[in-house]
Amino acid sequence: MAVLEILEFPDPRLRTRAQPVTSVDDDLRKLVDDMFETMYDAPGIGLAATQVNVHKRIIVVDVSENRDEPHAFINPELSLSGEIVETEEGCLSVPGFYEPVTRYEKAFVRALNPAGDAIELALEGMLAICVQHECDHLEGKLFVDYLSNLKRTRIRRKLEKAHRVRA
Ligand code: GNR
Ligand code: NI
Repeated sequence: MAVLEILEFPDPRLRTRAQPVTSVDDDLRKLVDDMFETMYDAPGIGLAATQVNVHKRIIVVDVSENRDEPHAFINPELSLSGEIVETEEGCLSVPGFYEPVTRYEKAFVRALNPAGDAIELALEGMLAICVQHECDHLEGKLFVDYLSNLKRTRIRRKLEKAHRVRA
């Protein structure tokens, strides 16, 4: 297992649209394990392969208090429903910034699991929010895209400055 490096906004690689997984094999299961280790280490409640510079349609999530309810979704397809709800979102690729974002309160996900089986799951609460956030990553979309241009520009400038200091 390995903790992978997480790309940070405004890295252009975060804008890549991920490709469907064509074979659920041992290499893919190793990547899923590394994504879980990276998410738990960060720590975060979700991670998309895009964030570790792998442009395949894979997400992992665990919104449980005890960090013991892992879900991995390969080639996820979402159906959204319910009310529109506002949540303070953050992102491991936008470290230190939290802003309100509106999403659907419920989602139904169809995907493959790491065994290669087709699965379906009804999602609500933070799990529904987080899976929508992760599926956006697979489209090259970030939560800051829902904010005003002014807020997004401020966040970009602060992170660019932090990256210069670190480099
Ligand atoms: O750790 C995370 N917290 C979070 C909080 C509110 C809404 C979405 C998230 S996902 C984020 C981890 C991450 O960046 N996943 O892509
Ligand atoms: Ni994120």
